[in-house]
Amino acid sequence: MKIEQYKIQEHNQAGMAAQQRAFDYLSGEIKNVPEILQQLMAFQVGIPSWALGTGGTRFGRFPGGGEPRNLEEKIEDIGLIHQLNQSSGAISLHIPWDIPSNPTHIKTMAAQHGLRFDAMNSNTFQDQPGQEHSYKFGSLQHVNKDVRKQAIEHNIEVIRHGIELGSEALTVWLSDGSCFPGQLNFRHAFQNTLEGLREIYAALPDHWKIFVEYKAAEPNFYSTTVGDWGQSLLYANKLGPKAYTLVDLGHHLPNANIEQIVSLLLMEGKLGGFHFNDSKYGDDDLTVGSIKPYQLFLIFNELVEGMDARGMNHTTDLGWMIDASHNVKDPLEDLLQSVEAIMITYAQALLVDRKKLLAAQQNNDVVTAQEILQQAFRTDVRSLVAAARMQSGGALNPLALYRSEKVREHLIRERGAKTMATGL
Ligand code: AOS
Ligand code: ZN
Ligand code: ZN
Repeated sequence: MKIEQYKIQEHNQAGMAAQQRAFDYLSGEIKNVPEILQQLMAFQVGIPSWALGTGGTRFGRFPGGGEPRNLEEKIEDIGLIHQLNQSSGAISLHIPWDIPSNPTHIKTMAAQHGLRFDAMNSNTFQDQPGQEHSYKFGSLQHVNKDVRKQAIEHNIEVIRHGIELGSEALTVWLSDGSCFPGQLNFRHAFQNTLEGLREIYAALPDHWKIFVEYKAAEPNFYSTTVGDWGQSLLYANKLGPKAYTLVDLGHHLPNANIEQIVSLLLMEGKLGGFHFNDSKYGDDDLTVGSIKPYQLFLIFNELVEGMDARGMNHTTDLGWMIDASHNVKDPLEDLLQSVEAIMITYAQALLVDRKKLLAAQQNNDVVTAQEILQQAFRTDVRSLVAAARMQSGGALNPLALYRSEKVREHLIRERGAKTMATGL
């Protein structure tokens, strides 16, 4: 489904007076408005194909209806999000959940919606029907060479699908690890994994990147073979220049200082990609910005500072993706909220007065340093984000328009009330 452009215009007109008041006020308060608008308009966040259906837990799943039944419908859903917010111009696919039967058609379709293909994801954490070897005891780390070989070949196949679609990165998240002490020889597990990653790395086209995603725990609860950023960075460094660490916000031990991790990975030129979500306990995969917005701001603050220090392009030099999955919201509404939270936080990070901050740091003026950061964090930039979105052709309030256009009702009529998107 697509919303007709005149409906977006009407919606924007209806809210324009209030928007203009807020925007004019803010424009008087901050510097560089045109430049910030440009940066916001360029910034795009990849939407994961697996976040379009209602996620579940091991205790149950409560599908909401109208979920995409195939890759085409997933592209349509993301196309709609992008039409509304103009900041979701990429899709991240998961193989085998999203095997494109006709890549040329899929590519054209994505292009029609203004979408490109972000990092491809492999899956060696589930056994697929008809699969020869089981991943019960791991994939690339496995003690049996045949299992490792199967996992390597799968990753190479994912690269092949990605090439057909014009993707330029592979994200490898391994659930490999152990559930009990003694189950695993840590060194052997690491070396097997490294060996496997090397073979996968060798299959990457020249301009491709591989992102090694780490995660502290789950589904293994004693050790994880790529368990933290240190281990991921070890792999990335040993693999070579096309290998990078991917930071998923939910994959740390409680209270980890993620902004510091991000800063140092950037310094090393080894931060490759990002999975945004939010959490209170662990890998909760909740809506971005719903639990710890200040932490998100501090992370963005380091991202902007570190990328600028290295002369990196904010939009194209990192893989920005959402990784979400939960039980109770309309997934499309949730994604609209997540992207909005990211855009707001990015805008706030752009407001930080870096010269003043550096001066405060040099003078050990702790109070001023905190004031500078919180001044930016407490600025209401919503009218700025909305202005950028409308300038790109999007809606003043994507969520409100999504509701007033009754998109979900429409999708349920079209696809049925009992749908189950492929994925988690
Ligand atoms: C798992 O916890 C990770 O966040 C991965 O990024 C995973 O591939 C994704 O959640 C889809 O399964
Ligand atoms: Zn992730
Ligand atoms: Zn995760």
